[in-house]
This record gives sequence, C-alpha cells and structure tokens, in this order.
Amino acid sequence: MWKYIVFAFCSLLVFAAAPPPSETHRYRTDYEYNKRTNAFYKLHIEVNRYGRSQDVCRIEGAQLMVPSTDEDIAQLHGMFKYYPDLGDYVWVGNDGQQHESAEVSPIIDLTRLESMMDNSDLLDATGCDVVTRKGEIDTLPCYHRLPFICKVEAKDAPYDRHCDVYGKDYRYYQSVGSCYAIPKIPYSWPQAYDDCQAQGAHLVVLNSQAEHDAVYNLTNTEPHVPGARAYYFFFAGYRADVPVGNATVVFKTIFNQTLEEAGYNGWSENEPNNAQGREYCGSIFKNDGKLNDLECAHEFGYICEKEVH
Ligand SMILES: *[C@@H]1O[C@H](CO)[C@@H](O)[C@H](O)[C@H]1NC(C)=O
Ligand SMILES: *[C@@H]1O[C@H](CO)[C@@H](O)[C@H](O)[C@H]1NC(C)=O
Ligand SMILES: *[C@@H]1O[C@H](CO)[C@@H](O)[C@H](O)[C@H]1NC(C)=O
Ligand SMILES: [Ca+2]
Ligand SMILES: [Ca+2]
Repeated sequence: MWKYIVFAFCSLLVFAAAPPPSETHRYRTDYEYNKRTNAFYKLHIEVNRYGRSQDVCRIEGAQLMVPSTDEDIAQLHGMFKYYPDLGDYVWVGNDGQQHESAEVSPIIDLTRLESMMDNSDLLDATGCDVVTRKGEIDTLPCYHRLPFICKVEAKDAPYDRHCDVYGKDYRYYQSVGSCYAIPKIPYSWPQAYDDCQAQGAHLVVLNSQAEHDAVYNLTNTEPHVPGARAYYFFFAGYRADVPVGNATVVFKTIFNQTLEEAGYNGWSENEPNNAQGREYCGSIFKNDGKLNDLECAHEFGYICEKEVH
C-alpha cells in the first residue's frame, strides 16, 4: 500500500515537474541538439539549389545555418564527416561578407540552362555561400545542387503545445479532435511522409465523414502550395503496393488498415484510375475532399495530422 502511494506521489511529481519538450532539448526527430550553441541542426544530404534549400529549412522551422561561430562550423564538420561521398560543399546562409569563389574555372553546363527556367536563384549574381570540407567559407553559383545545413536556436524552435507537434500553422478541428497543417512546400509522397513524422505528426488519414468535412474545409481555406505539380491535390496517408502479376491493387493507410477499416473510402469520381499504371500513392482532392491516387514521385502539397487526446 505505502509502496503504491509513494510511487503514485513520485509519478505525480515527475509529471508536474516535466518541462515542455522545447526546454528538454527536443525538436523534430531529424534534428540534432548541440548544447554549446543551444541550437538544433540538420544536415540535409539530398541536394538542392540554394533557394529551395532556404525553403526547406524554413518549412522545418529553421534557417539555412549562417556560420557565425566556430562552434557552428565544428557542428557541420562533425555531421559532414559521416558522408565521405557527399562532395566538398554544403550550402550555408550568406553571412553578408565577400568570400573567394570556390569555382576554379567557369563551367557552362546543363544545370545552368535548367536554372534559367527558375530565375529565383539567378537573382543573386554574386553567388551563394558554402562551407567546404576543410571548414572554409566560399561561394558558388546559387544554381548548383548541393547538400545544405539548417539550424534553429532552441529558443526559436517551434513547439505547438496544444497539438503536441514540432511544427507551425497547425489548426485544431474540434469536430474531429485532430490538428492539421499543410506545409508550404511540395514533396514526393515519401518525403511528405518523413516530414510529418519528423514533426511528431503523420500524413493525414481520414477516419470518418466528419473528418472528410474538416479536411475539405482546411484545403479550401489554406493558400495554394507554391511549386506543387497541381495545387488541388494533397498527399495523404494511404498507398498501395505495386501489384505482382494481375493481383488487385489494395490501398492501405500508413497504419496498415484498409480504407474501409480506417472509416472513410469515398473515392473521387472515376478514381482510383491508376493513370499510366503508375499511381500508387494516396491523395485528397481539394474540389470534393475525396480520394484520388497519384504518382508517388511527383511533388504535391500534403497534409499532416496529429490527434489531440
Ligand atoms: C470552414 O470552416 C469555417 C469555420 O467553421 C467556416 O467559417 C468556413 O466557411 C468554412 N469554409 C469552407 C470552405 O468550408
Ligand atoms: C490472372 O488471373 C486469372 C484469373 O483470375 C488467373 O487464372 C491467372 O493465373 C492470373 N495470372 C497471373 C499471372 O497471376
Ligand atoms: C498488415 O495487415 C495485414 C492483413 O491484416 C497483415 O497480414 C500484415 O502482417 C500487416 N503488416 C504489418 C506490417 O503489420
Ligand atoms: Ca484521422
Ligand atoms: Ca488518379
């Protein structure tokens, strides 16, 4: 009996004293904490142009790391060394100073032509800052595709206490008891899946007609996602395996339920149509809030969900 009371009392103390996650040096699961700088970092090993790198960091509640101290460089060096095959440069935030160009001789290549079509990165004619493997700051033309590093100070790292997510712009729908957000960046289905997970949420799963109504409302009240292949589709948390032989395609949620088991299976008209035999990832169609299959590798907006208990 006493044992139980003491145990219960201690549990209460622990519970009451537990600081919010932002003060326990936790952030998105894909970020690493450095106690010397009291900040979180993520080295993105996928390559992007400079502008897109800035966008990705911003979506994660961070910024391209401006290497303001030796500690920042040391942090990057520590992360970089795990990827010996990653090349010699990582995009960092411009620190406002002039640096040597890391480019030995001017190259004219296809990436340049490609970048002409996306002039945002050409605006910066003076180049964009990189950190080299040796820890030096140089510049390269902004249209190069490089890995990049994001940083956020612990005090600025977003934590939504009500929704219990490390993300911004989550909206609570009382009719469902879930919070939702539409990050303002287009991703492939696997990237979207990872991003929601890293925030402590998951790609949206419709479990009822009421939830359909809420998400339909959300997609019609949020601004378009810039750069999405089509602004009216949003990746959602269901997909199918590519069938072997003439087996039937079965869509399942990320929690391994069929759509019927999950509680909502309202396909949009003439869907799923498996267009060009390549549509195995799930989405929600803005016009009716219903389901549609899409190609997993294409980049669309997506919806993250977190249940509130
Ligand atoms: C979404 O819900 C809000 C609040 O209930 C309501 O004011 C708004 O009209 C709805 N919008 C749509 C497009 O359903
Ligand atoms: C395709 O389906 C038919 C009838 O359902 C079956 O007889 C046949 O063995 C299947 N073929 C393959 C390759 O699975
Ligand atoms: C998913 O569900 C199916 C059928 O209910 C089951 O056979 C399978 O083992 C499950 N997969 C996982 C990863 O739990
Ligand atoms: Ca749900
Ligand atoms: Ca389709």
